Amino acid sequence: MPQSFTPEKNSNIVILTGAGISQESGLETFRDPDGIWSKVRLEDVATPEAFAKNPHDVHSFYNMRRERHRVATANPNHAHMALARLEAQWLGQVTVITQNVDSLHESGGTQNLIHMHGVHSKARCNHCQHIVSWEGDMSTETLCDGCGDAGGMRPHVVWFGETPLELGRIQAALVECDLFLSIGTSGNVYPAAGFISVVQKIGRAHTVELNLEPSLGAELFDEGRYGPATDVVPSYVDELLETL
Ligand code: BV8
Repeated sequence: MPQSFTPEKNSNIVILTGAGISQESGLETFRDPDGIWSKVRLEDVATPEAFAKNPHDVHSFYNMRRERHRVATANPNHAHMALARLEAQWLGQVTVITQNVDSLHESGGTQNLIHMHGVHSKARCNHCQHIVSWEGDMSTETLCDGCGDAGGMRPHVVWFGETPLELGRIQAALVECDLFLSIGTSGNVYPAAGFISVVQKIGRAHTVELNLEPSLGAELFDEGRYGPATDVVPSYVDELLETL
């Protein structure tokens, strides 16, 4: 396994991020010992079936997370800011694909960003598909300002069993990728966890995992850098920028 790699100056970089990149900004991850799924079952709060069966519990879950996210949003960490620095200074294309529904990449300065699992900051009506920016709590009484109905408003996030967003744009980025980075994700959730296999099969990119600990897919990467994202990500970005 090659230990380091110097990409061409105008090469394309694709970066997949997960909950681990936001952990040092104060947001809980999902599968760490004290993570979100240790307190509530995803089947009860993050599937369309759960929303149909018990919308009150789902709204309470997302109202709580939206409030936590609101507090954290002003606090992108050095990992988020290092990725924005890379995008600003790199000569090739830098694309961030995040599984996260928080807005920390935006507040950290990233521009070319794909939220494949949606965002806390938007709501969608199940009845008319109208999408609106959203900040406060939501309930079954919330009225849609598109169709005027109550009972259909839901978080604009992708639940388990739903199709992730912007898969065409993601596929196009993976095909053109020369350097694939995976940051702060455990490799549990598909199709995101399968992107490393897509990139390896294409055979064009050097691949690096930057994580607190090896993920489920660690063996598939050419390189691994392990430690807190606010350490390993800025130092890796500095290494890349020093090649310019
Ligand atoms: C799909 C939004 C078809 C909501 C999320 C049966 C029925 C139906 C589907 C399936 C099924 N079996 C499997 C599936 C597929 C399913 C799936 O993968 N299930 C898993 C549980 C097995 N996937 C789906 O349903 C997806 N849709 O498959 O549709 C399809 C497919 C392709 C093409 C067309 C159609 C939809 C999945 C999306 C679900 N929504 N989030 C919300 O946020 O509430 S997923 C949720 O998990 C978040 O997005 C989260 O980001 C994501 C992944 O978790 P991670 O980000 O990796 O977080 P985790 O806690 O696991 O790991 C954190 C990592 O960070 C750890 O490694 C840790 O060590 C590290 N870390 C911690 N601290 C730090 C750190 N690293 C660095 N620094 C630190 N400080």
